[in-house]
Amino acid sequence: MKVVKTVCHRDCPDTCFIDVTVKDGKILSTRGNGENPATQGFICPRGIGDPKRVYSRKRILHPYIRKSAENAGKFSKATWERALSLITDKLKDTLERHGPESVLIYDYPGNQGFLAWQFPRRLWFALGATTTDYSLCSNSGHAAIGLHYGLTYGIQPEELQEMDVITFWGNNAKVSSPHQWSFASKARKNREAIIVDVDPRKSPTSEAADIWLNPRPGSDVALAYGIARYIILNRGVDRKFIDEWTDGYENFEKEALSWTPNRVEQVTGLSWNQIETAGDLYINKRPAAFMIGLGLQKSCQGTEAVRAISLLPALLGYHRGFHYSDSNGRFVDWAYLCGSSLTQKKGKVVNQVSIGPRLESGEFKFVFVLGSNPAVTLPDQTSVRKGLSRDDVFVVVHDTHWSETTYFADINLPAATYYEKTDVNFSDHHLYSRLSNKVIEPLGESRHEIKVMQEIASRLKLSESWLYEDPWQALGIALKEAFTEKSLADILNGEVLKLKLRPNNEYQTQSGKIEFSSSRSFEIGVQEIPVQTELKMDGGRYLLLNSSIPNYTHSQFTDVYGPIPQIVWINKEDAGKSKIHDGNEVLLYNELGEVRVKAIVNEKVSKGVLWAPRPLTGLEGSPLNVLAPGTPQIIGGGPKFNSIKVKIRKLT
Ligand SMILES: Nc1nc2c(c(=O)[nH]1)N[C@H]1C(S)=C(S)[C@@H](COP(=O)(O)OP(=O)(O)OC[C@H]3O[C@@H](n4cnc5c(=O)[nH]c(N)nc54)[C@H](O)[C@@H]3O)O[C@H]1N2
Ligand SMILES: Nc1nc2c(c(=O)[nH]1)N[C@H]1C(S)=C(S)[C@@H](COP(=O)(O)OP(=O)(O)OC[C@H]3O[C@@H](n4cnc5c(=O)[nH]c(N)nc54)[C@H](O)[C@@H]3O)O[C@H]1N2
Ligand code: SF4
Ligand SMILES: [Mo]
Repeated sequence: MKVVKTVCHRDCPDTCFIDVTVKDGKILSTRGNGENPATQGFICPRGIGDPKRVYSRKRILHPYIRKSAENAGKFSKATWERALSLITDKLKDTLERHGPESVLIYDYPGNQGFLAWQFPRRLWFALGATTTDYSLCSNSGHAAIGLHYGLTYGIQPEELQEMDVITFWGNNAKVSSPHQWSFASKARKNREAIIVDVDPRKSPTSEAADIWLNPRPGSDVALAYGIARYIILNRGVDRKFIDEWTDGYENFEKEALSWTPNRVEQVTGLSWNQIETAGDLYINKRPAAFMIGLGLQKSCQGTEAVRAISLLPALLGYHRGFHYSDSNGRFVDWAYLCGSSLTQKKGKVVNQVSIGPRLESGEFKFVFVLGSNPAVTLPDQTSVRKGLSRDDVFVVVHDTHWSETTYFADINLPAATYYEKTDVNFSDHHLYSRLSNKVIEPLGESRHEIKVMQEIASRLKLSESWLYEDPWQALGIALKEAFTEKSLADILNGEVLKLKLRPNNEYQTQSGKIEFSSSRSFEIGVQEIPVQTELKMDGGRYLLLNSSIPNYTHSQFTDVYGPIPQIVWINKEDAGKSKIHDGNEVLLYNELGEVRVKAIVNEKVSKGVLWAPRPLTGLEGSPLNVLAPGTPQIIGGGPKFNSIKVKIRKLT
């Protein structure tokens, strides 16, 4: 029996250090490792359940080729030789007949490893293929904070222990980042910090917070301005900080003062008393942290909300007194690692969120999917699935497991899981990194992503030497500046290194200051200061919120924990009106599609609001995302998953 040190590669801000117990080449169990001060030696149900996922019957263990054009989802086992030769023939033919733009690499962070995810992208950059802008998750929030701060890095997890007020805003951290939550609850225990949660539904984080503010969905700008008004009128503003570190404050102050108590109450549905309570906390209890959710920004008003909230700490005199995601405050040469800076070819970049109609129109003739399950997780599923089903689109999926997307493939390639390959990955939040060691040999015929991409490159007779560079050498170059001291060589020796982060009082804006009025806003056609847009609901429609739950990473872990609960929360009064009882089957529908789920009647959502776990597949087999429009946001091109408008009808 031995214990192997690895690091969780799931798409999760926590990036836990994990110790894996192995016997006779088989994983027995996993447990948290305390060498990482930020992840504190505990892991979540996904970290615990991962060995079951490694050995699950859903693993793809061999290459599979679709039996015939008519037979979607029916595959025959094939050799790697046959699969790769078909792929390269098809790729060559597509490049010749339709050009590199018709080749799409659709990759996403199913595995966050530098080597499993980024290095293999070199093949597609060498071909000049089309890539996506990765806008499905956090881009819009990055762009929103970027308007006022430059880059978006902020508070470090350990700093939460020294905070007196911690506000989770549209951020269900107790579920989505359990280690972040754990620091907040330590601050409450050790220094009586107050935890505030702002969420229109009563989430697990709201349940555990000291103060829960439940504004109407999408009314967060009004709430932030209301709080700002209270702080301004009650001498809470740090004038010295404003003068020294910020620019364009007057516009923001004028707008905040226009948010009278009456106006704030009308838009948010909260009482002014609640705003006074929050305002008093921020004025009197210091320091404060604003933890801005990625979930918050995924709506019609999301980016404006993120902008407004990010400016509250500046009002109070804190440098970057928020946390959103630190990924862009690091020193990693991504362009070198993924090869985009190594080629003259400038492939097309398309918006990920609105890719459905492009797929449907046949714009791409060859689609290579890596580390993602777009046939569930993208909005506008009807277009996405129609696109993937086209006879003239050749789809290759390289994944560890059978998924909704593998169903649409012409060829499925088996990938080794992160337990079966050595890699390095960085957290989006904490600063600690160590080597993620290979724990077991790849199961079946599963292969590393780099091996597959280099094999395709050599079969295509591509001559760029950087395609065949030793990946560890490339990683060493990409991470040359990444650590406070030492280098990748020390990581390879088993050390835990700390990442370098930009100074928290450095602002990458035109003025070099925090810009309350953004000097870049006109470039993208938005106002200089955050704007509360009108909340429009058509008669009879509900707003369907949806967010993550503990046992699943997006569509993953259904093989371990069963289907994502096929449920929707509905307010008691709304349910009464439609005679819906707890446990009734209901149909959620709009002009894009319909999904069947069971109703849970409660008072955790307000009237007019529904909530469902994401990204569930309904009782009749339709993904929730058939209901989600694929129109991107103006700022950052992100999705609007929390602005889904639906009707609901009782079925049984
Ligand atoms: N268990 C688990 N953890 C995960 C993931 C996972 O799949 N499973 N995925 C990871 C990833 S990729 C991401 S992006 C993060 C996301 O993690 P979070 O940022 O926490 O986002 P969500 O899980 O969507 O939860 C956001 C909360 O915002 C609320 N909300 C919705 N609309 C509004 C609004 O208009 N205003 C306000 N104030 N609140 C609103 C929702 O009710 C919900 O409770 O989680 C990461 N962690
Ligand atoms: N309704 C709704 N939909 C959403 C959201 C929402 O809030 N609401 N949020 C969006 C967000 S924030 C995100 S980040 C996206 C996530 O969207 P996706 O990235 O599509 O998420 P997953 O379902 O986790 O798919 C990851 C895939 O990678 C595979 N994988 C895991 N490890 C490896 C590996 O080592 N190698 C290879 N080759 N493959 C591997 C897994 O088996 C899985 O099929 O979903 C988005 N979709
Ligand atoms: S999914 Fe997140 S919290 Fe869970 S073990 Fe992995 S990194 Fe840790
Ligand atoms: Mo995400």
